[in-house]
Amino acid sequence: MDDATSYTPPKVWTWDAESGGKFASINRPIAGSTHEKPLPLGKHPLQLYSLGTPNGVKVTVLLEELLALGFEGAEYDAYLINILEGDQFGSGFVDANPNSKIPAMVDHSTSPPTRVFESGAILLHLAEKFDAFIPDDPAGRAECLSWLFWQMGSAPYLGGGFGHFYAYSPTRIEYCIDRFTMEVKRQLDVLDHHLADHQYLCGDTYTIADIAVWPWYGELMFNTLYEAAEFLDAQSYTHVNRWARQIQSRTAVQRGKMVNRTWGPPEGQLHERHNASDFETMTEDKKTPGEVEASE
Ligand SMILES: N[C@@H](CCC(=O)N[C@@H](CS)C(=O)NCC(=O)O)C(=O)O
Repeated sequence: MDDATSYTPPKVWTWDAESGGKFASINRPIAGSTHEKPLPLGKHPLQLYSLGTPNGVKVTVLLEELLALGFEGAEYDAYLINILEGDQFGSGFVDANPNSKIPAMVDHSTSPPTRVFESGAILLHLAEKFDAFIPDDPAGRAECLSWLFWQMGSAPYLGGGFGHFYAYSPTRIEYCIDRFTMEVKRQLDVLDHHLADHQYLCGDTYTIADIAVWPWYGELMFNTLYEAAEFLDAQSYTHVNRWARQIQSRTAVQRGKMVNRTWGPPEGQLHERHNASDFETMTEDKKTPGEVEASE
């Protein structure tokens, strides 16, 4: 037996040391802010505080989709929250999201402004506000919300379970990788069966359910999440692949993926977004060396 399987938990757990792994330095067992830091405020009705992870991308894709449909009220400022530097524990961010996780949004079109946290709640808030990307009929709406909540319940198995133990854990523990691989492959099979006879998750129409599921299970198909496509035999989920490619080809999806992204090719990184033209002029490859330094 190695150390990983022979651990005997103490009677009461205490916070003595970092647990190791990629996110160890930001993990803490207590809530609340660690420092005073008001959130910046831009000129648009919607203020987003986020990072280009799958949960962040859900929101920026929906905002870009709404703008593509002509909803001017969906204009937004997207500010970068660097979770590896602890920005999520700043006082202003904690006011917007007491759970200290991106994404968080403040809707200034209401008086007083409305804070919304949890990516699923933000998608629903926006879909209801603009009456778009959510079916009107009760049955369609129930189906859409079912898949939206399926994603919110499933992603922790994919990210917190599989992704953590496969890609980030300081040691590779077979039991943990097996347990979460089993569940993630089951989830992929659920999607594959459903997408075999549905174009999108809720039938013929692209909705917030697709927007929520795609950055996680769609990205797995392209090997861009945890580099696990081969391990999970992603290409065998043929219907998920077809659906993932169809969504990836949307302009709003390509734009949404760039916002608050701080890794990958510089031309795909738009650290902050304040105007539609920023996609052409403000990506990292367009910045002068001095500007790049200042933004990091
Ligand atoms: N259920 C939340 C999960 C959000 C979440 O886990 N965000 C991560 C990045 S993807 C985060 O902010 N982590 C920072 C931390 O854990 O301190 C949602 O969907 O909004």
